[in-house]
Amino acid sequence: MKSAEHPEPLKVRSIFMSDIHLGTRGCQADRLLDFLRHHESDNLFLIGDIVDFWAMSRGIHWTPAQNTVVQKILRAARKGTQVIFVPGNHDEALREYVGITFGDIRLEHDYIHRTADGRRYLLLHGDEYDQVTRYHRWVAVIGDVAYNVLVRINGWLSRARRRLGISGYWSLAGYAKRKVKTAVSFIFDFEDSVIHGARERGVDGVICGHIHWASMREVDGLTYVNCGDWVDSCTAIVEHLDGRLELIEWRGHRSDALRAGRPAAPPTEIPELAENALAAIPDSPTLSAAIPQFLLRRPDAGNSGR
Ligand SMILES: [Mn+2]
Repeated sequence: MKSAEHPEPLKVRSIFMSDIHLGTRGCQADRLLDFLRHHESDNLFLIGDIVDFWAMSRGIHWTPAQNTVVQKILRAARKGTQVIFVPGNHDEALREYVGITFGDIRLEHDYIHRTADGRRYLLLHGDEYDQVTRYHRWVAVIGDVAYNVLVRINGWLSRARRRLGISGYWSLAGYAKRKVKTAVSFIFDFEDSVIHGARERGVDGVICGHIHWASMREVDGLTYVNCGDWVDSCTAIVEHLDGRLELIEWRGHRSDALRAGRPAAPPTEIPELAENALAAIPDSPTLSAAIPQFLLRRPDAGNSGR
């Protein structure tokens, strides 16, 4: 299916995606398919939490669109796109198979990619740098419930907006992440430790996922890149033919609003309901600790770390 605006897909060198969470209700497979139809790449890097085995053990939500995503990836691999899959914590069962190639898709624990301009990027999911998932699983569980409620409310809001004829997609979880201080400091802690880990590996940059918070910025000469997710923010990273990386927030078309280093544009309107819901969150240490878990859809149920 090709739109009138974009009769041909954009040719890029690489696509980097994480946190698709196939098998869950939250997975925005339709948007992802639309993104994939508009982009064609030599390399496709799947950086963890692609299939949510953890959620699927509780109940599978598998749609035709999710099937098509899998078929599209397999077909790309067959037709010569290099597909590398770095498992995350929600698909960590696949970590047992690193180094093995399945249907033209190679599994790796982590991977170093050299861009067209010669820069070396370390690709990893990132859960091993998340202290909450690693050491405080009970907190992660509380946050998981909160996150799911928020994503569900967001679905209702989106439908209401469509019915009222308001265009565009507004992310409640994204709004919460920007507003809630503990969430913000959680993001910073995660980013700091990933950056620290990447420096020790001597690379020029790191591309990760896990926290559902897309980002691209320079930190003392090292490029920190996070792919975001396809549950809430619908973001991916592309490497253009010249090696330049771009963060894309997919809204059904290419937009210049979200480019290197610049944060997502703030929502133009903030539903009162969201404001009130957030104001109602009590200021208790337990709940404050749980709030960062808005970021972690269905945290690790099994062993954490590698
Ligand atoms: Mn994860």
